[in-house]
Amino acid sequence: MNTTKKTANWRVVLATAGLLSSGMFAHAENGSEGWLRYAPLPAAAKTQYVALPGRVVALDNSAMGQSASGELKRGLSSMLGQEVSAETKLGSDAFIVGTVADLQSALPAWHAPAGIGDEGFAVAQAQSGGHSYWVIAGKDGHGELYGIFHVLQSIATEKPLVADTEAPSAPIRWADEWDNFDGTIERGWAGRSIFFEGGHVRADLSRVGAYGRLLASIGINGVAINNVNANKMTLDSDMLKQIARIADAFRPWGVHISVAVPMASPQDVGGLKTFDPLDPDVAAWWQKKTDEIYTLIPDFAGYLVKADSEGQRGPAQYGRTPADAANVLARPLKAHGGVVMYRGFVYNNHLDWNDMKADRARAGYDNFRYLDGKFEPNVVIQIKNGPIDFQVREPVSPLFTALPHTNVAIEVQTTQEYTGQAHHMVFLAPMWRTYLDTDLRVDSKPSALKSIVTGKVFQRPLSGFVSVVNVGLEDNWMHHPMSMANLYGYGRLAWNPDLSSEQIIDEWTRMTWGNNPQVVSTIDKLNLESWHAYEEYTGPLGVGGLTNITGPHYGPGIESAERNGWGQWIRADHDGIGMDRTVATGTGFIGQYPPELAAKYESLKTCPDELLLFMHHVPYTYVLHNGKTVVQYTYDTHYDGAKIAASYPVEWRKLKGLIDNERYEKTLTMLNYQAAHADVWRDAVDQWFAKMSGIPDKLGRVGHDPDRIEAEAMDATGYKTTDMAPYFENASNGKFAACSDAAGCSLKTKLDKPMGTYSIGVQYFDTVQGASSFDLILDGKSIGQWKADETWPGRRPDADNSTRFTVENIHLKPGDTLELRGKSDKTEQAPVDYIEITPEGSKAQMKMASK
Ligand code: GCW
Repeated sequence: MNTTKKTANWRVVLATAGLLSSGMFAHAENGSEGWLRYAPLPAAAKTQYVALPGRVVALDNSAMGQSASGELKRGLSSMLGQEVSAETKLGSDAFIVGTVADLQSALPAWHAPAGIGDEGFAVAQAQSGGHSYWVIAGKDGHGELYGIFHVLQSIATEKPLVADTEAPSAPIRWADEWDNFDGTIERGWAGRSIFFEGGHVRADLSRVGAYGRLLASIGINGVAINNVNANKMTLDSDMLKQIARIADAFRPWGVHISVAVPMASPQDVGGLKTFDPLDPDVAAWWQKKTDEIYTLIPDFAGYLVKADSEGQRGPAQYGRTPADAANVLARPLKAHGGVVMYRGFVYNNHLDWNDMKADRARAGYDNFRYLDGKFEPNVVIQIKNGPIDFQVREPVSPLFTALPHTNVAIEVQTTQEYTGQAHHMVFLAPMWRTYLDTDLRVDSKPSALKSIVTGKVFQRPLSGFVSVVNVGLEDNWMHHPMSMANLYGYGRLAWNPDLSSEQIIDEWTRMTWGNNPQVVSTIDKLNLESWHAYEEYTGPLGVGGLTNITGPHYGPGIESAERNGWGQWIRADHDGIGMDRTVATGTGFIGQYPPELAAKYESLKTCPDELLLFMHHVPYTYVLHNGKTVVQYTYDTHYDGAKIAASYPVEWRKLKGLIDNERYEKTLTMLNYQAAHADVWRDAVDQWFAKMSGIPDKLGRVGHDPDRIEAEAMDATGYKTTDMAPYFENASNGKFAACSDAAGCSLKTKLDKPMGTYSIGVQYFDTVQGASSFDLILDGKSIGQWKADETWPGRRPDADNSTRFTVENIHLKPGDTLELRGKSDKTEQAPVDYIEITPEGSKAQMKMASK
């Protein structure tokens, strides 16, 4: 008998077994090094590096130069298992780290390749005076760092070290953190802020330095350290002095800080009567404040602004424009080299649902297009990838095409707000790739989004990439061990938006989990299919994420999108579904795209299936390009996606012993939950479609689960049946059983399964609090015991904390008695939804689905 869900009482046994089978892992790994583990290479892999020098000569004494040479030494000695000495002079074989200028004076025999781009590097071999050198020359300190990390990445991934010259695709490559001064993080899932606690900057900023190192290794050069829903007193002088310590911690890694500022600061902090951006006193206040910041933080990157949106005050209060607001901040920054990142995320969240022409997707373009060319040269409009809000599938925001005389940057979201919140493995690089590769056909010419945000299409000097990251104090930064692949992927795409998702995940997996071929192929594959699978078991055809919009944006909350001012409407009724955004009959949103793309989206003949319901309202019986009706496709994809998720723990268990036990167990727990939660999603969405459309699933699956025994249908002692509304979303059949008897409760049933081998899954609720315990008993004998001791989201049982314990290879015969005993803990009442008994053979289908 194997279990797929490990729990507290099993862990002791498993941990011991893990130690025995994985003697190669010298120490437990908690993920804190991210992909910079520098794991010792096996002897065979080391042979290709025997000729590498064992000395590092640092020519640059600057903070960045010192970080670069120190990190190179650390990585080489750890991976190659040999002492590496640090030197300041040439004279025997060595790696030489410095700026191009340093190199050219120390090693005149070496000639830098022509035209190394800003922040770029050259890695090359050079001979001089009978010695062999590996030169790592940065255009500047940033380039030195990026060069040494490039070398270390080659070795960590067991690739040959070869000469290379690279530079980042664009100057802006930032991470935004939505950290609050009280230590919480908006839409962060990995614990408390690394910057703030209790209204102050943390005393211990060691994690900030460690984060800077990770960011430098993927080429990120800026961090906005606080929530865009910014604290009123952000620019208070005392706070700024504290914030300067964060800048100090990042500085050795070439990471410059920015702060998100409330536009009302002149009033709230400065005590002025107004914050009207055209008022001379207001302009003078910003000038003074900006100068004050630069005395504290000489390399300050600039301001980030969210205004006139979701309750943030802004220039609209005075009838002024975003350009007026951005420019009053930009002018004083200019002399210091700072920038204003002004968010294009400006919309009205009190839209009228009854107005069929109202459309949140229009807002970015409508609010900014008329301002093109009116911004100071150091203003950048930061535009979310899609016109709504980081949904699992959106078209590219048309605003990117409308600002040819303005700097723009793309904003993506590494923190998985609408894509599983670091509880589901969802590798986002393939999603970002689809955005970056979308050809927007500006002036009917090739204009892929990646060429717009790297400044090429409109010849803009400032441009680039921003991602909301939201790391936290938890050891592994982003909670799910796999979520770090998204941070890595974001940085790599910002560096080079032409990199393939396959290359990115392969680099990340090798550095994070090791080069074992089975480990690499499994983790690469699971990640590469995960976005598609998530889309399949959540929101299909561009309808939207279908998450709970008015709640945590996480589990299913299908109708939460409708009948409110937030404008994430799906416009569903009994006949059809989807937002009509056509020019002909809808909101006209499609007309915001350049003509070729607008024509493609406007016509049902050419609109791609995956964006159909974003662009059009159609009947459930509408036939897609793939030949299926909307409703049948929805049913099918939800079964397919959930099957892929079900394969994750199966595939993962094959890696036992090939990776360290600590991360193995943590990941397995999360993948088990994801598999169970994918079924919850599937059932919620499919049953809602069935109810709404009245059209049954051709394959008879939806609403019919012959393998399932509902808790409420079992003989209960102590357990009480409780209703959960709506019936299709939170619990199977809208009911679950909860135990309020302190002595414990029981659910019993007589089975009538044909003789055979089965897997038995218990779908139960494991809320954030308490650790209820369970015992699954077959004919009087315990076949599985576990505790609901995880902290899945939510305080009360609902879809978000519905998870599963499975025992496999159980032999059953007709007449067996199955009993589940539950014991509550604190306010968690050992809640149970159903038990599902499936013949072992049906696993084969599961594996096929994941191919
Ligand atoms: O999606 C919404 C988020 C808010 C966020 C906002 C934004 C920081 O739910 O939490 O606020 O986007 O991007 O400003």
